[in-house]
Order: sequence, then structure tokens, then C-alpha cells
Amino acid sequence: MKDILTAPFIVELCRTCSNMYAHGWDERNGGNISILLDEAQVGEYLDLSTVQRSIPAGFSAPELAGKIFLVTGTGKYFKNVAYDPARNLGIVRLDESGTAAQLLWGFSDGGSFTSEFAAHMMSHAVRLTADPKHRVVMHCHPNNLLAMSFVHDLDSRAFTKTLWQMCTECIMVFPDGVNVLPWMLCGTTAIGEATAQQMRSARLVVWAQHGIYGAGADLDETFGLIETAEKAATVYLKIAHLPWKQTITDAQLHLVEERYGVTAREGWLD
Ligand code: 2HA
Ligand code: ZN
Repeated sequence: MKDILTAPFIVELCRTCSNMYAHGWDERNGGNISILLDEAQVGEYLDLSTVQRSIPAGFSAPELAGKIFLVTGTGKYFKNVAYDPARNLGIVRLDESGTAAQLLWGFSDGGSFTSEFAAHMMSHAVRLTADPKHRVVMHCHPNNLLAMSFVHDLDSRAFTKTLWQMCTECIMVFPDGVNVLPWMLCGTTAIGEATAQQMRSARLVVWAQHGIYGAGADLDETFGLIETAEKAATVYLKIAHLPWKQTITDAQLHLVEERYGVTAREGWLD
């Protein structure tokens, strides 16, 4: 067996958590990440027949039965993940019923997975049907997207169009747009279901007055999605209170679509 602390999925998640903390997106225990792992890949590091303990999931996701996830722990601080991965992270396998998680590694202080496990697992199930390459769900609290959710209309199309207009590359990075959920109680199955529902049509879902969810094929892609939306929100907040002399028009956004071979969400450009 190889040393799991050298596994690329652990090393890369540690780096990502430190980076997100450095961006100010994950104060205290804010934020959570889960990654769908390949069974053969994990098998190089762990004996998959040894279950340390079973943790009730609090919901049912039978479509994920048997799947293995690397996930951040509840109450754990992103800034600390790299210093003690075995305490702050866990590797769990959803059991046959999809209602409990079998702990294979980690949460070494007796801890458990993120309080947003429902939102993560339900989003994975939805994104996997939309995109077989999907692997990562990431949640964090980026300052400017959060601030924007106080002052901007929460209609998903209007919110997305504002972001697309803030930097030319936004529409290339997230042509599927951003879906916005109104404020809801976090940590519940209800917000998990609502998030997953929004993930059917977009890889970014804003939780108003809370933060954002991103989904993608790997950590870099998912981080990059959130980073680009957050950049656009930063520009928006710098100019929202000033008179605008010009913006990027829908005709110009259509030129970006044509030149770069991306297709904006159906009906969202005029
Ligand atoms: O666990 O971000 O939404 C911290 C959170 C919950
Ligand atoms: Zn949060």
C-alpha cells in the first residue's frame, strides 16, 4: 500500500483548501469540498474492505451507492487542512442503500463529513447525469458574490447577465450561467435538494447572503469557475454605484460565442 498522504487527490485538496483560505473565501469553518474518487485509485492507498465506522447520511441517494468520496469535515477550518489532512478530511463510501457513509480513512478525531453533505451528494448525482466527467463539488463564501446578493436582483438570468458583462471571458468560462437560490436555511436536506435542482442547468449556484456552489471535472476547473464569477462580482461592486458609460452588449457577447465556440444558456442573450 502506498502512503495516502502522498496521494495526488489528498495533496491537491490540501493545496486547494489553503489557496481558498488565502483568497478569504473560507473564514473559520466556512466552506466544504467533496471529490468523487476512482475506486481503483483509492485501492492503491487503502484496503477498501476495512470500514472504520458507519455515519448516517441523513438522506437517501441510492444512485451514489458504492461510490467513494473525499470530503472535508464538519467544523474544520480550511486553513488547517494541509497541516493535518487525516483529522480534517475523510474518505467515505456510500453504502448499498445510499443512506449511510462508511468511513474508510480520516476524521481521525472522531469527526464527520461537512454539514452540507446532502447538498454535495445530491449535486454529485445530478452533475454525473449531466456530465460523465464530473467529479468535484465546492462550496465557499467569496466576499463579492456574497455582497452582490444583497444589492442585485436575484433572478438567475439577470444575475448571470450582469456577471457576463463584467469581464469578456466570463461567458467563455461559464456559458451555462449562474443559478441563484434565495436565502434558505443551510445544512438541511431542503437546501440540498434545491441546490441539486439548480445544478441541472448550471455548474454555479449562488446561495443568496451565504456563498456559492461550484461543480466541475477537477479542482482546478471548479476553483476557476468560482474565481471567475467572483472576479466579475468584484468589478460589479466597483462600478454598481457609478454612472455606466458602456458595457459589453449582447451583440458583443454573441461575437465571443462565435469566435470561441461557446454557447450561452438558451434564451439568456437577446
Ligand atoms: O460548514 O460553509 O454552509 C460551513 C459552511 C456551511
Ligand atoms: Zn457555507
